[in-house]
Amino acid sequence: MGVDDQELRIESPDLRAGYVAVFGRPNVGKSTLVNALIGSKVSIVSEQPQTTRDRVLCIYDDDDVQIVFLDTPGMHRPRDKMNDYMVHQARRCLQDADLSLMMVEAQDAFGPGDRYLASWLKESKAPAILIINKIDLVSPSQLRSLESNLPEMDFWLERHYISALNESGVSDLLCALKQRLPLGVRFFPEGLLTDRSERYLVGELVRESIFRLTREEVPHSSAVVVDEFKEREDAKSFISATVYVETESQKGIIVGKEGQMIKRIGSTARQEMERLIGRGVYLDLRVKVRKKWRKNPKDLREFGYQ
Ligand SMILES: Nc1nc2c(ncn2[C@@H]2O[C@H](COP(=O)(O)OP(=O)(O)OP(=O)(O)O)[C@@H](O)[C@H]2O)c(=O)[nH]1
Ligand SMILES: [Mg+2]
Repeated sequence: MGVDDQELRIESPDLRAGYVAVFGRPNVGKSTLVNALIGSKVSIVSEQPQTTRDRVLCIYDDDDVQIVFLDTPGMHRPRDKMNDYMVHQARRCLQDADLSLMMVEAQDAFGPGDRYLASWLKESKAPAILIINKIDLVSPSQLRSLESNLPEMDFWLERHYISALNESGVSDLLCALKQRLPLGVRFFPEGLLTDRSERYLVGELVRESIFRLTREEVPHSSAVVVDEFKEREDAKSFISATVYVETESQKGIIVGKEGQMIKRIGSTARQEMERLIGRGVYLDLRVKVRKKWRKNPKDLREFGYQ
């Protein structure tokens, strides 16, 4: 394309741009909210805690603003190197953020985990907004009693009551965020949803399927490595990936009776991949055991957690 053909875009002098990090205990709905805010599913979601393991950058754009959301792993007490990595990923987002959102669940707010997180944010003196999520799960009177029992915290810039799942309160929150960001220029080209590669995102979709279809230690003991991602002309994209688990019995669960479970995991993940990349996908999955990988820094690095 020649220069004459390129559309020259003059940005508004009132453009606002900034980073907004989302913090909270595991499972409070951070990834659901970030996906709702950007209007696309980028970050994986499941009903089990500790689904998100990395900082996931998700971008919202319109004519007047670019908001770079940082979805973070849920804050928890680390038990192994994998947990250490997750908590470190979350913590380091604070230094990049112009604004922090702390999310709690309406039905279970301000136990010790939430209080710890609030005091961490308060100490950092970062500008912060409190988000009370899952209001669809509580009655109006429960909400009133939560409101009156909120700990004395005068450092919140605002409080928002939302349901990330039903998207209620999400557009009001977005408006509020836009106004709080500084004037500036876009950090990323307009229209980009994330800085993560498709290769990374399809691996995450396999992990999401495992989190949705298996229980207890199995999803937490699983890591996914995408071995091959080939786009083919006039044919489906070819993706092959390996699921690593820690024990033979976990491998047995992932494979399932007569291979039924790995088939379900593959077919759920494949449908999500096709939605994401907008093309047909042929997905080849295998399962291997890597003993105690969550405790081994070398294995963590090999699986992309570095
Ligand atoms: N009822 C209800 N469920 C919600 C809401 N928001 C999220 N959820 C559910 O809560 C569960 C956890 O959501 P996630 O978005 O994965 O939570 P998270 O905070 O990112 O979790 P981690 O990544 O594990 O820290 C999922 O089953 C969501 O569907 C909500 O507003 N109402
Ligand atoms: Mg998450």
